[in-house]
Amino acid sequence: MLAIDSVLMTSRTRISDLPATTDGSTVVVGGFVETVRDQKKVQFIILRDETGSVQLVNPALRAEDEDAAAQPDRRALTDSISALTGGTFVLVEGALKLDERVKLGGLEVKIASLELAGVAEQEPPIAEDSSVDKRMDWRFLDLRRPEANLIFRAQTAFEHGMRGWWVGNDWIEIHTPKLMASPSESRAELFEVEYFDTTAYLAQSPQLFKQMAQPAGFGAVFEIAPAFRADPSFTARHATEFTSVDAEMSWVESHHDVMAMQESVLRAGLAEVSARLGEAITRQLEVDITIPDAEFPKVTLAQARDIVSGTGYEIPRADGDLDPEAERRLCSHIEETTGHPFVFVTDYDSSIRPFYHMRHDDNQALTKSYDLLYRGTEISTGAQREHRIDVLVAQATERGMDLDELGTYLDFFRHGVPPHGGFGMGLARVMMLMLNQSSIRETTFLFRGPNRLTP
Ligand code: AMO
Repeated sequence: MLAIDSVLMTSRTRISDLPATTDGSTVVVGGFVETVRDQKKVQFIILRDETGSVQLVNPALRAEDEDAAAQPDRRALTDSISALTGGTFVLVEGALKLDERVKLGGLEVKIASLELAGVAEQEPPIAEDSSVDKRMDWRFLDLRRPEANLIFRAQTAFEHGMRGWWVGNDWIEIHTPKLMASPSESRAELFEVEYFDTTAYLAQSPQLFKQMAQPAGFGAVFEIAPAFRADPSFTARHATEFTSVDAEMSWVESHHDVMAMQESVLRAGLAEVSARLGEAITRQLEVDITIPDAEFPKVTLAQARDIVSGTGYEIPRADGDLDPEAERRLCSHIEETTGHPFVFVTDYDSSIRPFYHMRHDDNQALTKSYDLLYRGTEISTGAQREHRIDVLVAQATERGMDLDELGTYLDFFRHGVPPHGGFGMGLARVMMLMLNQSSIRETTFLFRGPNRLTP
């Protein structure tokens, strides 16, 4: 066991907090060794912590040097730096030097003492250019990349901004169970779990329970929590477990009220990311976090199909729903004509929406629902829900659904419920598109897919 000096630990300064004005003062920094440059006369370490990197320097004292015998501590320090493996966590005390020639912020720490806090047994098995799969195998090391660190800071700010909007508007945060007696969306993409002497299902969405909060009289609720889908696909935007951002509110007149709320929530999230990290994101990820001035554009699904068809692409899906290529083309068109990265696609055909979506009074073939697309990809589905029990039962029956299995859900509507609506949104998808990442693997802390259950 290595004994770590607790005084050193508590006096640790995060690298980004190192004062850029005091020359010669003693500081303690702690982090992991990114690189070691072990030259004959001088040794350099690049040390990284959760906030940044700093150069550490040590004038080497080798066995063959004249005064080596007289200074055993300096010799031991030199030897221990020579023996450092990349990735090792160290605590270093030293004098802070201001030196304009040093690339990393013009700061350098002259090492007085170095403690090994957590030794890496070998050099890191991955590099920046390793394949995504290999990086995911070693995700805890992959996450040491400053870009990865920044992605999760951005996610934190985004969630904080959204939550701030909801809390500021007096919404209630709920945590709904993920173990369920019946499927939460449909029988598709359902994970079954042994549950004592019966079978449970993992929640595909908090849909049923966030709706339950409406007859519970909660008024408006939100949840940010895991959802599970037994989706066998290997795309850049699907996971078998993902964080779903959900909202549901009473007293909506139509899906337009839900869209207005979602737009406000997204603006609050983006504003938080921009204010806290906009500059770092531009510098490190080369993306500008922009908050559109104009209201999010809206097109009906019928208009969207026309726009896509006008670009020379015929949607191959028999049900007429937008496929990923159609989504990309629609977004490019909207971006070109309005400069807007978002677009709401509204009024989906009843045939391609769940039974719980409310239909238009004057046109039963269309639902009061929408999808929200961002930079070419769907990030969200929302709708006004059908709250009239007779209509709801009729719509479920039309689908051939098992009314007994829906029993608990249907009960929610038998004891008084206000009109309501809401949306569900995949957090990692939004972050992927916001930060221009190639896959949700990069914006999920630990990705879960058909062939990935570790680490
Ligand atoms: P939907 O099934 O469209 O709607 O899901 C909502 C959003 O969740 C994200 N998402 C996923 N993200 C990663 N991997 C997946 N496998 C995955 N599946 C979905 C997407 C998607 O837009 N209950 C409704 C929402 C509602 O009406 O309130 C629902 O779940 O970003």
